[in-house]
Amino acid sequence: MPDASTVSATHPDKIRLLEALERKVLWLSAWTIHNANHIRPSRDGLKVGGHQASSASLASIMTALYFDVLRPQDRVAVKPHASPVFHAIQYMLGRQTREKLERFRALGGAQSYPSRTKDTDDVDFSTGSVGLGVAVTAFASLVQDYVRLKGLSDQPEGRMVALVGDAEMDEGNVFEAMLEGWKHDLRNTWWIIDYNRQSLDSVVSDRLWVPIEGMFRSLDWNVQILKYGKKLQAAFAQEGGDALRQWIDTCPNQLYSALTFKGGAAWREALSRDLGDTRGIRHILDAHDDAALGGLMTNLAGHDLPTLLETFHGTTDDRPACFIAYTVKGRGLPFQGHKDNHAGLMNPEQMAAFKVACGLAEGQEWDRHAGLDVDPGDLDAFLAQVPFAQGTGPKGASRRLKSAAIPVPSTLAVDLGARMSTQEGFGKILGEIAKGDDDLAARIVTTSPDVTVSTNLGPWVNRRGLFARQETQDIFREQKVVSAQRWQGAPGGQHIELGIAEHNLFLMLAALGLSHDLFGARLLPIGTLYDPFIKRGLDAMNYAAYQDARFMVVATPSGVTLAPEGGAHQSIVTPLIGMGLPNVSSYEPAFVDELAAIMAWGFDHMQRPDGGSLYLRLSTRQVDQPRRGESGGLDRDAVIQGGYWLRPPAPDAEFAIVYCGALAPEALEAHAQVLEDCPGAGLLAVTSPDRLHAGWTAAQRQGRGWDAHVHHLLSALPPDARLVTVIDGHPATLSWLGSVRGQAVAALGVEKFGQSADIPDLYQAQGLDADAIVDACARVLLG
Ligand SMILES: Cc1ncc(C[n+]2csc(CCOP(=O)(O)OP(=O)(O)O)c2C)c(N)n1
Ligand SMILES: [Mg+2]
Repeated sequence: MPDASTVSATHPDKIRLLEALERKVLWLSAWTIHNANHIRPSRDGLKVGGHQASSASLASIMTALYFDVLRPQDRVAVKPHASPVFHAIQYMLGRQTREKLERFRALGGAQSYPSRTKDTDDVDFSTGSVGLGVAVTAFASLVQDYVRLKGLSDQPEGRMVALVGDAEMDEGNVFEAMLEGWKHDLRNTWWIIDYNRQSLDSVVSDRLWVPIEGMFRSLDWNVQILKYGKKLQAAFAQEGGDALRQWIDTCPNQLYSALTFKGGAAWREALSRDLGDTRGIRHILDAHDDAALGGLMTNLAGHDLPTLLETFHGTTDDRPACFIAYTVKGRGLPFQGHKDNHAGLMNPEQMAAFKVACGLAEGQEWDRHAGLDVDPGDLDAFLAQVPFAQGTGPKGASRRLKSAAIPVPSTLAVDLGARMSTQEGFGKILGEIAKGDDDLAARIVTTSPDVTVSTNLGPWVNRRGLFARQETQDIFREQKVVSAQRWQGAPGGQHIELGIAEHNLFLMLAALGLSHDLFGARLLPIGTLYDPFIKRGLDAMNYAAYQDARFMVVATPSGVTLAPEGGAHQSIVTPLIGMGLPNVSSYEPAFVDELAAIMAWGFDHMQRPDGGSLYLRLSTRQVDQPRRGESGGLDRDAVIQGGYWLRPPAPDAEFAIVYCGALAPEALEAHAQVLEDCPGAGLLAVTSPDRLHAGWTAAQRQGRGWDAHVHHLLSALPPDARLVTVIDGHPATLSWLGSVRGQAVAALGVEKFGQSADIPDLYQAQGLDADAIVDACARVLLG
């Protein structure tokens, strides 16, 4: 029995076992999908789906990687549609159950696309929205450097590997990430491109890869093209081989795919027609029957285990590497090469034939050993020593790592000015933390897409420095050019400066926010950006939240309150995004003492197993700050739960004004006005429409809707009292409050794109000023 660690990378015994595993993995992935679609009873008549062709395309590469090349510290983002291959491999390694495979794409079963949070077989990065899994590996690599250079992680250095569908390279975010990686001296990143030259709809252009490859090379990636397997290379060495090679090299993708689908006889016909007169070709053709000829002509390197192993084991430096591995979509299955095979499923007859070809008898479909031409004992011994699955992980720990919780004080200090904006407050709170030398200060890491200074991270960066793998100089400072910003890079720096692409910000936050789990080093990441550009990075933000990364997003300026900046920068829909995104608690405080309470709670919440991330929608508008004292004045708990009565209503109040965020001054002014006629009217401060709503629906699910914080708040009003809600964002953010107790609502907010103006004009134009609020009060009173 060979020991993989001692034999050469391509020892024949090892290849034989790996080829057996490759066949088994191909079978299991196809069978898992077939079982879900054709055998498991359907209750809704809906096609279950799964991607047999996409899976087959990666079966060889994943076999080489998981059973031989990868180490426990390596982290992998698997192409979404190869999920069945991943689960099959884990099943062979004893880390996935048959039940989960049988329930592929059903509740509690193996997920359609690899999921960190729902799959139980050790997924490193969730994938699904193509391009994101690719890019996140680059950011994970930067995070690995970040924690290792600071001595926060004692884990062995791993490679961050993406298994990439070639059409994923159409996604711009991949290139954004490459550029960002280049700036930060990216290392230890492998992108292995499953170059089957097919996307979902079609066969892709032959010429596209010229510029893509050039892009990798120009950014200093080690590009390795894995085109031909050993069998084809041997044929090329024979007489006529040069002509054969040239013929394949110039064969259009579409024709190659069509011949691959049609098989040996079609290859013979085409080669006889085009090369029949070339010396040596006849001999090559005669030496192969149709099946063997089909096998030879599709012997691409992406399906050739010796070539794959030589290449991967031979890549030992830490330069970022891009492997362009030629593959066949649907390799070994009846629809291989067919342009429509993306969602294609083998029918029961095809599957029955495939089962026979795999040497499986009825009832042996899930058997780990059946049908293989290797000794079961040898196979088990080989599987037991697979490096990736050694013990349970690096240093004997699970591959899911842990990091002790970082203590967070219950209050965060802030020097309150009489008038300030929440953005200014944010800068001051972080500035205060930066002065300290506690764990909280050490574990916070900030990042921003070119808006560090304009989102008020300056005080933090000045004290904690920029992160760079090597010391960088601040030339302006050396030249004694006066500047408020100190921009010196060093491995100890705690701010990661990014280019403008917001997608990169959220992928960076995803990677930073998984550091405790991936590298055993808890970080408390804070990302800042302009609120409207949340939409620009939204899929990546969703992606980060989806895989339960933990981070704090601080977005300023927001709403139409950024007034003269104009309509293009005014964010309307973001409060609804904050409410709608699971795993993210969103807050929009009006005052800085509220913000300090939210941030203190947030740093703790980010670390709790049942916690989550935070989105703080802040403002650049300066407002008068209430002086509420250290204790008693502000009900911090109520702030966290989403709201409190700034001016409690009288028991017989006819209505209340409910405001959120930067419109506090207008709400206060309107409230003061209406008090003359309605002395009992209340003024409700909402710090988080999201938390209020979530608390309400959670309580309702438990049959205790009356116990929700928002229910308690609104119960201070008579049941028939009216509400006037106002927010610098879409009015639906607060209009639901009327449903809590069945109280009528007039909801003010922004429903049309804005324009440049000052605040008085804009608030008037959007119906948000004090007069508009007073008018709304009159309207609700009149019914
Ligand atoms: C962002 C996004 N857009 C669209 C899709 C739908 N989709 C799934 S796979 C696919 C094509 C994938 O082609 P490729 O990456 O080459 O993978 P292959 O199946 O060829 O291995 C598309 C468009 C998706 N998953 N994500
Ligand atoms: Mg493809």
